[in-house]
Amino acid sequence: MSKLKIAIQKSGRLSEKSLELLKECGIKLSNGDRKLKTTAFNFPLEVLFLRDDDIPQYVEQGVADIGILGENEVLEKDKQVKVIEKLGFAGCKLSLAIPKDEYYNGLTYFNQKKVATSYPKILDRFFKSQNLNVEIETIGGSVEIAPGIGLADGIFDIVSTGSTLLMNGLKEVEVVTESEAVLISNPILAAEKNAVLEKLLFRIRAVRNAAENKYILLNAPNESVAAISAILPGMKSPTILPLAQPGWSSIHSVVKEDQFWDIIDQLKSKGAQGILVVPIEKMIL
Ligand code: PRT
Ligand code: ZN
Repeated sequence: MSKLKIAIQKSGRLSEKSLELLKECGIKLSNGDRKLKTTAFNFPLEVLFLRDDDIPQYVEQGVADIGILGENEVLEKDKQVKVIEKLGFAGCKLSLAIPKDEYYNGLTYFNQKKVATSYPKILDRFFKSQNLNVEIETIGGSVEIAPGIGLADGIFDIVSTGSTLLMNGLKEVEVVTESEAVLISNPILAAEKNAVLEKLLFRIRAVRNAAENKYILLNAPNESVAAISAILPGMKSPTILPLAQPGWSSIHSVVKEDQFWDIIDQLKSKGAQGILVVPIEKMIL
């Protein structure tokens, strides 16, 4: 079977999570420190370690077939690549920020002003869509210091916790777009490689579904089973098993991790006891 080539970030915020995802997909990589590339020994995959900025170009050219990187880089590089799956990590915003004491009266604030960024294409498209005339100053890094040194009136950059803005006396005034790590692909893959990609995607989805869901087990008096089942729809419907103690049942189901805390009180008020919530390792829908 021909090998699928995946490009991931060599070192940076996406590296560990990208490798972890492959590992959770059961893909074992040959040991050895990350050089330029490595091969999986139980899956037809070759891993190339690159700078994230270069990944869209390499995937467009077919040097790599697929890649993992931030959506922000995909949007900025504007190459012929297909986003095939959102991966749920490295979430961030791309925002406009200005000095914190400035009065902000809406987007027209930026008209005839100068904004520093490392994402000039995304920003240019945004200002054009808003019919604003803004000078864009492209810089490679440390964008947040630009207003302080008189290089620009505002900045457009990645914001995560907001502490970088705070430390530099800036405030976020507009979120232009959001980003997370995504899987991209060359738009034209040979059939064999596409088959490997489908296998990989199947595994990625199983891992992601599992991460978002928990297995829940609880005991309830038989008269509450219907009400509790209505709160816990499960994958198809909950499993209900009789307990050894007459009049009681055990209910098993799957809940979204982020919904669990919202429904816990409802479950208790309906008589649920002995509630266990356990992680799911893989989940195939
Ligand atoms: O060397 P290479 O070119 O491969 O890496 P890089 O330095 O270009 O990228 P890296 O590793 O810093 O980030 C990779 C990707 O992580 C980005 O393209 C984003 O998709 C994503 N990501 C998620 C972030 C952040 N969160 C983030 N907070 N990338 C950068 N930041 C920086 C941001 O630039 C700003 O300086 O963190 C600062 C803001 O963070 P807060 O928490 O202070 O708001
Ligand atoms: Zn980069």
